[in-house]
Amino acid sequence: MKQALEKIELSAKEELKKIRDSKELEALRIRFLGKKGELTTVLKGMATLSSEERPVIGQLANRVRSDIENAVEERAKELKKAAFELKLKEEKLDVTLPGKAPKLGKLHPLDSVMREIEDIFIGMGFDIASGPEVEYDYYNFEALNLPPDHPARDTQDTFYISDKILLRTQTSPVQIRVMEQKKPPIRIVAPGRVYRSDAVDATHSPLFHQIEGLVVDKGITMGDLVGTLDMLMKRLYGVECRIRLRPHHFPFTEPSAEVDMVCFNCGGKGCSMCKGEGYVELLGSGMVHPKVLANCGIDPEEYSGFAFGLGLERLVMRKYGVTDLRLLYENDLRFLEQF
Ligand code: 2NL
Repeated sequence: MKQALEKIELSAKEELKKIRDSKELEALRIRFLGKKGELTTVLKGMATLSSEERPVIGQLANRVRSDIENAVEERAKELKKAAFELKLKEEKLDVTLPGKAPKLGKLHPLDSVMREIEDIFIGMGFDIASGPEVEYDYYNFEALNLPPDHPARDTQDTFYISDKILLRTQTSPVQIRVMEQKKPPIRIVAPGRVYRSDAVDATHSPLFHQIEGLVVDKGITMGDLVGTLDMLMKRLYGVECRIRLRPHHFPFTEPSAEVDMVCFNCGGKGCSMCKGEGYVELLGSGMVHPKVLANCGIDPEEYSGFAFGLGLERLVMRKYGVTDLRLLYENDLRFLEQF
C-alpha cells in the first residue's frame, strides 16, 4: 500500500508537468483526488491493515494528498500567470506611436486661384456677388445691349433651355441683377461657372469659369479701371507686373479695351511664349455702356462705371504652365497632387 501511494504521488507529479490549461488540470485533480479518484480507491484498502500499519499509512496518505493538492495549486498559479502574460503580449498597444494621419484633400487649382482673386478684390472693398447659372435670355443678353441678331446669341454658341432660358455665357447677368436691386455705389465681383456650346479641345470647354467685376458710382473713370486692374495684377504676380490697354469693342461697354499683362517669360522683350509681343492677353474691359446702366434703372447722366471680365482657366494654365485645359476637369490625382 505504501508503494501504491508513492506511485500515485510520482505519477501525479509527472502528469502535472504535461498539463496545458485549467480544464486539463481540473480533470487531473478529479482523477487523483476526487471521490472516485486513485487516492480514495487505495485508501479503501485501509480496513485490511493492522493497527500498527494504519497510522503510518494514514500519515503517508495525508502527506501524499496535501502534496498533490499543493502541486495542483502551484500548477494552477503557473497556468494563470502564463495566460496573463500571453494576453499582455497579444494586447500590447504602444500609445506613444505617431498616429496615422488621414489623407487630406486640397483645393483644386481653379478654386485656389479663384479665391486668391476674390481675396484681392475684397481687400479693395468689393463684395462677392452670385446668381443663377440657368438664366433668362434678358439678363444674359438683352439687358447687356446685345441685339437679337448678335452672333453670341446664336444657338450654335449658347445652350438654350427654352426660347427665353439658357445657361449663362458670362457672369454679367449677376451684375445686371445687382444693379437692378441696388443703388450705386456698387463694387462687386461675380465669380462662377459659365457655359458655351464649344467642342472640347486643349483650349475649349463647354463649361468654364469667369470672374467679372463692376464698379458704378459718381465720377468713375477709365483711370479707376486701370488702377484697379493694375493692383490686381501686381497682387497676383508681383510689383514688376505691368499691364497695357488696347482699344476693342464690346456691346456692353463704351469705350472698350482689352487688357494685356507683360509676358512674365521675357519681361516685355518678346519671346516664343508671347509670340514676340512682349505682352499676353488677359481680359476684356470698358466703361459700362450708358444703355446698360439705363436698362437697370441707373441714370447714366448721374453715374458712370467700369466693368471687366476675365477667364479663369487661361490664367490658371498660364500660372502653372498647363498646356491642356482638359487636365483641369479630369480629376486625375496624378495631375491634381502637383498643386
Ligand atoms: C470679354 C470680357 C467683359 C464685361 C465683361 C460687363 C458687365 C456689365 C456691364 C458691362 Cl453688367 N460690362 N462685363 C465688360 C467687358 C468685358 O468680358 O471678353 N467678354 C466677351
